[in-house]
Amino acid sequence: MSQPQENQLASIADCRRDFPALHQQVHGHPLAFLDSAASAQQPESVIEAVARYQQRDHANVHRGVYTLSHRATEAYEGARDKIRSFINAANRREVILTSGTTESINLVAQSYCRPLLQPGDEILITHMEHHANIVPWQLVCEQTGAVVVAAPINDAGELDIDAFDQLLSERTRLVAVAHVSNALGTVNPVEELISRAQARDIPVLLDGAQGVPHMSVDVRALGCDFYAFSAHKMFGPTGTGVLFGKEALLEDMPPYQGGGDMILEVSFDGTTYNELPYKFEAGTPNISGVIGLGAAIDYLLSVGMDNVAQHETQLLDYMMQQLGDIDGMRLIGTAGSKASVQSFLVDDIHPHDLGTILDHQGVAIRTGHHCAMPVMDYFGVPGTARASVALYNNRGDIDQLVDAIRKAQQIFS
Ligand code: 7TS
Repeated sequence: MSQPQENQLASIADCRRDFPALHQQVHGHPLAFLDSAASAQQPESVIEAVARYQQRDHANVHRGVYTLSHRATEAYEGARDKIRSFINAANRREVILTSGTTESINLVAQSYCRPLLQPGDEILITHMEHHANIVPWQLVCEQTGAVVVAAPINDAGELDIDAFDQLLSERTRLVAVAHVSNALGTVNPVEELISRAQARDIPVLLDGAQGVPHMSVDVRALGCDFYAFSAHKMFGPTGTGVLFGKEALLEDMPPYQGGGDMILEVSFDGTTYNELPYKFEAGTPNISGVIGLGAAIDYLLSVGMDNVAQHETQLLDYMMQQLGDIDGMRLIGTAGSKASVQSFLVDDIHPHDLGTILDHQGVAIRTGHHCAMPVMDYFGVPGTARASVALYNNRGDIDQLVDAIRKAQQIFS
């Protein structure tokens, strides 16, 4: 891989300063935050954008004739424009604001799939999905008599593409795949999967929760039909997210929820729904969260997604090498193409014990099944420890992790 330019490295190194939460001691040690896959820290600019809205501009959106409501609406809809441009959607009608990846996927399950599915129809997913990309399909299958089919993975945590191909059939109504696996870090060959599915006229949803924070995503170049992601994993606030959908599909889908803002006219004889994207946005939205997401996108653009990807790839390689050098280490998830995440087990130390000992040395990692129990089943483990890197991490964080693991081994030996 080519080396990044000096100035790119410098700007990435500067990033850490922008995140106030990283500058604290935990149990007397500097914080090494290695759990951004669960939720990333927020830069000052996001915190300020949310605070500014709350201090000066708070009012409901799309309703008021007064200045504050105009300001709130402008900031909120301005964020939608930033999101559109960030993922290169064709127009703002394709950008539905939701509470997060989970709601985005449930929306597609209930609004796109439920009216369409017949008994025996299939939704094709993979064995490496987060529960948010499993359970919504199981629910809609229970409602319709359709079935969820999971394409297998191999010991490196890669999708078996031939098996995936063979599972595509005339019964498949939708393919739903993680862009990047949260438990394994595998970057799926989504272009290939999309082209194979679409050759059979099967639409594809990508769960981009772990994709968007780490690499440049262009939904038009990908050609996916739906793309779901969350603000809080890309340095924005919690409770906010996005569903991108191709306009033609969204146009034909019924509303997901009923309420204010998603209608044009209501009477007891019937209701006319609002146009896209508002048809899918019932009720008062998470205004401050969306404004924060807009600021997070500004931040990511100022750093540059290619710089982010390059920095994180180098850091992940370093982490995998350093962890791999520890005796008794079992790395889980060793795919050829990976982003951000490394799962592991050390000796026979329970991951929760390891996580607790690491916390006492200032190192924050996630432990458990990572809401991906089928992945844990595949590897025959109840859970793992998982470290994940983001743009603000550096080699010092990894060294602190490795030292803390060695200390845990001493405690348990
Ligand atoms: N899909 C993937 C691939 C995820 O990693 C997550 C959250 C979700 C969906 C759900 O996102 P939400 O924002 O709607 O909750 N993943 C994790 C994780 O790995 N640890 O905590 C949450």
